[in-house]
Amino acid sequence: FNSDQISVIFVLGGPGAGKGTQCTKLVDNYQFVHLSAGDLLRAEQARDGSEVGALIKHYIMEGLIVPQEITIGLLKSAIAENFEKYNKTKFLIDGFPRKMDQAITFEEEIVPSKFTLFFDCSEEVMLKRLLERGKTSGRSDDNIDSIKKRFKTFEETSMPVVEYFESQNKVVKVNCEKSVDEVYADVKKAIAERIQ
Ligand code: UP5
Ligand code: MG
Repeated sequence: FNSDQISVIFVLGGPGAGKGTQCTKLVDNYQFVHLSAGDLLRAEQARDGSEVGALIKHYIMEGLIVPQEITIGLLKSAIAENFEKYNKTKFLIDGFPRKMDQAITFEEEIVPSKFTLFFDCSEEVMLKRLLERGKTSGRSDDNIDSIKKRFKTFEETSMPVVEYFESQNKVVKVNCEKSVDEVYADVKKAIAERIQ
């Protein structure tokens, strides 16, 4: 695929803000393909005996950002597959880019994003959601130690990416502390003009 054949919206927000939940709702209503960078990394990690798998496992547990080559490679393959097999052209990329190098490489080598949908949420609310989910999620990073590390990485490493896109007027910010349906109503309103 070429960069002029596809469009990409980044979906960012802290750990547990509700990125995945809202992307699922957007897919039900619009023609998007939802690609979660975290889900792609977890699937790659689960593949037997892969050396990369062990590396990913470590980064996720420590709340660190996996080297960009790995994540961008997985995203690129997923976009290519959806484009070639299913003629899909509109992508929601959830939980990426969360470090400046990834943002720059992706926009230079794959496609510039249309905009970033950013979910604003306090740590207090995110912590509560993650601890609740952790009771059943089986995610290796839904424990208090990993959650604290994820919050720190989000503030120090990922917020600068949001600020970078904000400086280009490419951020649509939605508060994510209300109920799922109320947040979704706000999302629809906020993106209405920008997805024409
Ligand atoms: N919930 C959601 N919305 C709610 C609402 N409005 N009211 C009440 N409850 C709500 O939601 C989290 C929980 O909250 C769920 O139980 C949900 O029902 C409830 P979810 O939609 O899952 O939130 P999300 O923002 O997707 O949370 P997630 O935990 O997936 O965010 P992270 O950003 O931490 O996780 P991700 O999978 O993106 O990344 C995991 C790790 O992978 C990273 O820490 C990093 O180590 C690695 N990674 C990279 O290295 N590079 C990448 O590019 C991406 C990831
Ligand atoms: Mg998620």
